[in-house]
Amino acid sequence: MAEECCSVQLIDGDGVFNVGGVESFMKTVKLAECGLSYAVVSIMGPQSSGKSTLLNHLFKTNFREMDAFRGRSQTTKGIWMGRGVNIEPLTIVMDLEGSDGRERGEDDTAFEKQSALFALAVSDIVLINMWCHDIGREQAANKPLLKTVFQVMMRLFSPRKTTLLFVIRDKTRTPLENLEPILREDIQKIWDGVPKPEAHKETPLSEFFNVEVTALSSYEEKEEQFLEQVGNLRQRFNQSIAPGGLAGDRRGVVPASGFSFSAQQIWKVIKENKDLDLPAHKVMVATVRCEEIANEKLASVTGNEEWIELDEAVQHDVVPGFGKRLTAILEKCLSDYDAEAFFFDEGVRTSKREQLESKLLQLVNPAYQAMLGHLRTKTLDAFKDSFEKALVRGDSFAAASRECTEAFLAKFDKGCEDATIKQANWDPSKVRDKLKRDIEAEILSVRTAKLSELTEKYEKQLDKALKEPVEALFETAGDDTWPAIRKLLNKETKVAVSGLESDLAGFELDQAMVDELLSKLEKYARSVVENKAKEESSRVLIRMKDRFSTLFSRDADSMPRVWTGKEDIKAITKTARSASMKLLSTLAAIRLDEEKDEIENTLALALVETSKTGGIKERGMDSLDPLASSSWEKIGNEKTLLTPVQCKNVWRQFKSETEFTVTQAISAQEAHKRNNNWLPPPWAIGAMLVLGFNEIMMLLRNPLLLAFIFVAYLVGKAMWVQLDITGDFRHGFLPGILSLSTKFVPTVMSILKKLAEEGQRPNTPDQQQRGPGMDSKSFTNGVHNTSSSSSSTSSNVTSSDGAPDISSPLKQ
Ligand SMILES: Nc1nc2c(ncn2[C@@H]2O[C@H](COP(=O)(O)OP(=O)(O)O)[C@@H](O)[C@H]2O)c(=O)[nH]1
Ligand SMILES: [Mg+2]
Repeated sequence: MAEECCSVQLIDGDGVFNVGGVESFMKTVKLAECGLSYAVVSIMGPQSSGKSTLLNHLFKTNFREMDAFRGRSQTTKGIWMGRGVNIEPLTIVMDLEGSDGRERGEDDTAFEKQSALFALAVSDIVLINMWCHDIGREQAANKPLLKTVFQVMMRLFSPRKTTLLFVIRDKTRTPLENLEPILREDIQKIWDGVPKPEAHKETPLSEFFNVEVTALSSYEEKEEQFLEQVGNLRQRFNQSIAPGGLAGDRRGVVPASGFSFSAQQIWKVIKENKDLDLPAHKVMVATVRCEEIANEKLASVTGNEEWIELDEAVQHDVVPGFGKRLTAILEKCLSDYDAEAFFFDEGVRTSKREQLESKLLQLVNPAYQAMLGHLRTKTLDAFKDSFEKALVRGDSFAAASRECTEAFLAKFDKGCEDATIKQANWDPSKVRDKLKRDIEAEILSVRTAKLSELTEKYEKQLDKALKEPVEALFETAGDDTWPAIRKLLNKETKVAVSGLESDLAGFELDQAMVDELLSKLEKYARSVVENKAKEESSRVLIRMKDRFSTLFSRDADSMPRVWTGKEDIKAITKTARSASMKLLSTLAAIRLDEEKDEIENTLALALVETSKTGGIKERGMDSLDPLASSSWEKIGNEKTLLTPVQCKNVWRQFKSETEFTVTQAISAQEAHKRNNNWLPPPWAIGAMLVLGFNEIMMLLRNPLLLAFIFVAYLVGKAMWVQLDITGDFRHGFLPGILSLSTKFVPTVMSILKKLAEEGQRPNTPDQQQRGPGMDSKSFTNGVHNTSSSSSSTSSNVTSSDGAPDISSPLKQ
């Protein structure tokens, strides 16, 4: 394979560093891949001393040489660089502008000095070209050059030994063995003459330089010999960096990839005329290069398609194998860095690697957090689902919550393990704690819901078991109402509480909470009864009135009472009122606890028995009304349904609204009495029987007389009815007499006429017909009158006359 030397100008005549040229040179010769396996050779020597010619023959380069026919003039400007063709390892060859100052003049020595320093700083081997005839000469052309080299060497602080290979040109017949000692003596003299810093006063030359000497025949005159000798010399550049080779000392070598930067920096420092601290420079180069490499690697991850895809995917969902995939990406990046930064200073390399690693982790941390976030939410969702299913399946609450929590925390842990990135020791415990808290909150909220569901269930049960029965008990309120309610409440509360208690067992609640729930339920049961009592107490007046009218208007067999006059209305009223009072007393306070109270007595004393005792006030025992208070004795406010004052008001209203019923009953009784008191008092009947005994006997003995009296009675009765005597006398005695006197004769006539007609006609079909006017008369005051039997007798008589044409005008 034909290799090219790829020569390029490194630094031009004006001292400008050709960055682009060097970069492209490095790329072409693949310098960066060489690591430490490369060598740098440069040449110094007087102007036009055949340096370029030598390099071109030695390394098959193509540096420009001076045309032999144009005479000696400068050909190489600045510093040129090329690759030694077919030499292993890669050898960078530098051709320096001549350094005897013949053309540039004194002012330009600065540049020569600078380029000499540069060559020394970057080279492993420096060829020093010199004429054979200059050896041992006081005014040798290369003397100032050597002086310069040695002087700048002091400022390099170089830890490595540079090989100085003196190439003696145009050697004479004097053998090299004789020339070399003279040359070395010259060199030593120059070294001794160089002013040295205190630290290096006694340092021998060999500490800094490895001096080698070789001689070549004249290229112009003995070309064949020259070529042969150059060929031999070339051999020494093969494997020059191997131990014992020409460039044996490799201590200060900058890794190949840092060559360009390093050279630039060295040139910059030299140009600024600062001290060139090579070890520091090496660290600096390492720092810059390692940083460059790290950035390059970081960028390679940022642009890595797998990473982009992974990052994208983890934004939406859990990515299986996240940790492994990301670990591999990071591992590749770091190992690439290691490979490239391998030859740089270890301290720098490691610290830059750490930086790279932390930058990488910083880059991927959001993805990791997102992954954990998804893991957390997914686990929580799965937990909710599974927990609900376990509860539906009928697992006990506590067991289900425990098992599900454990199972899903373990699942989360496994997920975290899967997401773990080997390079990072990120602790997922914060997220785990959050998950745990979320799970606990979920359990708590489910538990609260379940508990309230349970409580509600038993509350409904209590509602059903208490509301209607209690209402029914209040309807028949009496002495045993509250005991019965208490009994019912106790029984139902016990049933509900034991039910709830057994349902709560699965929750494994602490005893205090269980107690609280149970006592809440108990309280609820009480409140149901209390509310019912309140409701009933608000209707107390209606209830009292109902009870009163039931007891008043119905007898013991609950048949409607008929006020015949025999009834003791006062007693009945009293009984009915006391019963109503009892109802009032029952509904005056809540008595769920077995405590004695004086409400009934107080009410009885104040309301029912006032008349009997003649009133408390009158007795002068206490001038205060016992009901003039807003609270009962021994009864708390919360238990009071009706205060004494309210009771008093209710009673007053009750009394006034029932008064009418009583009055009505009394008047009905009186009316009844009036209608039925036609018989004389029993003593009169007795007297009549005793006094009229003989008359009665006479009557009985004379049947004709008896018959006459009977007929006379019938006629009299008929006339009574027909003439409506009671109706006529309603307006006063005198108008009654007048009215009767006018009606008397026609009536008698009509009766007699009728009787005669009856005598002629044996039977009439309408004998049973009743006058509608008579029917209505048999009821008075709305009370069914027992006189109906007698009136029906009379109606029979009146109806039998069948003469409404007569009765109606008479009525009017
Ligand atoms: N006497 C002598 N002249 C040489 C030798 N090698 C090259 N030259 C001549 O010296 C002149 C300058 O050569 P060049 O390589 O350009 O020298 P540079 O300026 O040091 O690079 C040319 O004309 C060469 O032919 C040599 O070995 N002996
Ligand atoms: Mg040249």
